[in-house]
Amino acid sequence: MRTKVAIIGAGPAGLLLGQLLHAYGIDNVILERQTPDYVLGRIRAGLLEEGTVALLDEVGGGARAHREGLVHGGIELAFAGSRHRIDLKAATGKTVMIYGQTEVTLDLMNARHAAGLTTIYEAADVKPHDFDTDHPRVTYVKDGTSHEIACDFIAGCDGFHGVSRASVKPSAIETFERVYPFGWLGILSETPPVSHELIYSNHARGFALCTMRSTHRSRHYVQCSLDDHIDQWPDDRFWDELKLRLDQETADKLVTGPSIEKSIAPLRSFVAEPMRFGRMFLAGDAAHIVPPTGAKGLNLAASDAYYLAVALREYYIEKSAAGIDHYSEKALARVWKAVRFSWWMTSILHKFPDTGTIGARIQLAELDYLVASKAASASLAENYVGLPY
Ligand code: FAS
Ligand code: PHB
Repeated sequence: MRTKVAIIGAGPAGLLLGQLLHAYGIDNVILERQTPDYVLGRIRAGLLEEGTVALLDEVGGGARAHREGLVHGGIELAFAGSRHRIDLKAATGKTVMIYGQTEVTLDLMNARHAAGLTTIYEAADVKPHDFDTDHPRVTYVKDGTSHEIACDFIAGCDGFHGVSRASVKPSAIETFERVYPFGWLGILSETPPVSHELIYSNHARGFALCTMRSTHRSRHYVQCSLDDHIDQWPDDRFWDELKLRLDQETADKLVTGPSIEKSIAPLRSFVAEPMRFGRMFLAGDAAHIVPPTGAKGLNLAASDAYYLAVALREYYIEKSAAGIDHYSEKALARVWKAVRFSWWMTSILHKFPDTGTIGARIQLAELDYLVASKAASASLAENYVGLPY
């Protein structure tokens, strides 16, 4: 088989890149090691920036998001027993949309199927080869038979644990990492959201987040120890702990119910530089990871896909290599600002064992200043809604 761009990974980055390339008339094939149902079964992000929604529209995958997504003009920060609204719309003129990553992935899968494009699921032992030459290729095994795809470029959209970044020789890549001393325990429940907007809570017992997937399906998180296992968190314990970390009015309103999904995610900040290796490019979690506090992971995957698709369009249509030569620098400029914002949001909202009581007091002082200062809350708002592409 031959294609222009071989994409490894059918998560948001790979699927969106595939659709953008198709829209620009650039042939591509996606190789995914899991089944579609497995990919859709991963409960992850829930919040889209306007830029991400605009890209879904551009590739014909945005209609359901506009029908079912919840548009929010603000978020609330809860600390010291009360809640304070950050008016995103007033500060930036922009809003965010609550629409689960599962739905985004399904919409992109359907758009790809409707366009009759090739996605090879359950592709085993996928490997990128010769990306330092002008003749890169990707090999994989399907139903026990080995296959090879000759291509012009490889897009490594295979997430943090993928094969693409791992295939780069160590001397050609520099990584930056911060692992946080806690995780997020998240549950999904068929219960109405406790508030019509998101509530981020700083509490002496630890961070909590009340978010949602629809008007009847809620998503909640509590900060937990990295030693915790979901077996130690029966639903009742989760709901009791969440209530303890919320202001009384919110805790009293919280509707509890059986969890339909429960998982613990570790938190890390990670960036690999550069994001280009000859004829192989990295996009999304394959190149960077942010703690979900700033709701940036999925949205960075989208902006990487956009930058890479435009760069490849320039290569094929305008016969210019300027875009692909500039992709890594351009993508990393936005990535690092989101890494900084996600670290900052995490640092002011979570309980850090090593910063002691003075650390907790400094957090409260920063939150107090933040909600009282128009300039400070505008700064949070413009990062939260998403910096320009
Ligand atoms: P993905 O990891 O989504 O997709 C990579 C794809 O590549 C997968 O389908 C995988 O099966 C495939 N793959 C991997 N190795 C392969 C190989 N060798 N061959 C072929 N295919 C291969 N972000 C938020 O904004 N908010 C959140 O609340 C949030 N929660 C998260 C919770 C968890 C547990 C995790 C892991 C991430 C979370 N994220 C969150 C971040 C998440 O949404 C990512 O940013 C997003 O999935 C990035 O999309 P991709 O880059 O496409 O990577
Ligand atoms: C979610 O809805 O899962 C979500 C929203 C905002 C975040 C993190 C997770 O910051």
